[in-house]
Amino acid sequence: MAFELAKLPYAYSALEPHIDARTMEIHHTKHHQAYITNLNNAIAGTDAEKLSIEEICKNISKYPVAVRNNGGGHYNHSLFWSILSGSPSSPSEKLLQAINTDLGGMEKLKEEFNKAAATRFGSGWAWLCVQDGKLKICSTPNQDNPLMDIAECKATPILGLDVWEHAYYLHYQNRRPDYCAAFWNIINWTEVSRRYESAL
Ligand code: MN3
Repeated sequence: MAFELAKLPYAYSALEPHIDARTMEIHHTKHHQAYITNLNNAIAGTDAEKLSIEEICKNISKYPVAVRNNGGGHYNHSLFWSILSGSPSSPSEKLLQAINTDLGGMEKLKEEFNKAAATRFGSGWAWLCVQDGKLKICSTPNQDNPLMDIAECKATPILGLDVWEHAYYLHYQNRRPDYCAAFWNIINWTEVSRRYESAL
């Protein structure tokens, strides 16, 4: 079974003004689609065709670099679309408690996360993850992610922010920090809370 591009659960314009419709449409139909096409080509005729994208990521050191780049790209963007929403939501009680206990509160989470996003040199991702039952913030280069066995911060990601220029350049140009700040207005906390429960 080849991997396929899933439809977004909201309109391309749903995240405006924080992420514009044109950026969302290009990001989803061109960038994410390209990762999927290239991943399918890279695993064609191999046993990886029978695996989930999570299983591939967890054993990424066994695969060629094309699988790492495009498999990571597919996993990361699938997670990213799922944790965005144009409708307001709040973290579950349990997640909020963990944010307070493990990270020192919501303001501290935003500060540390935005710092990880802003200081990731070049292209990559910032993450909120669960590691040994605790919340942790980290970042990865390119299309790597914390699920990968080669990751510096091995963990289960529950929230991720794409800081490749293609994710924000049309609207924000070089202002990555403004894009990172706007991100907090469009988080689907219901989905992040669900991922937190499932990671524990
Ligand atoms: Mn992207």
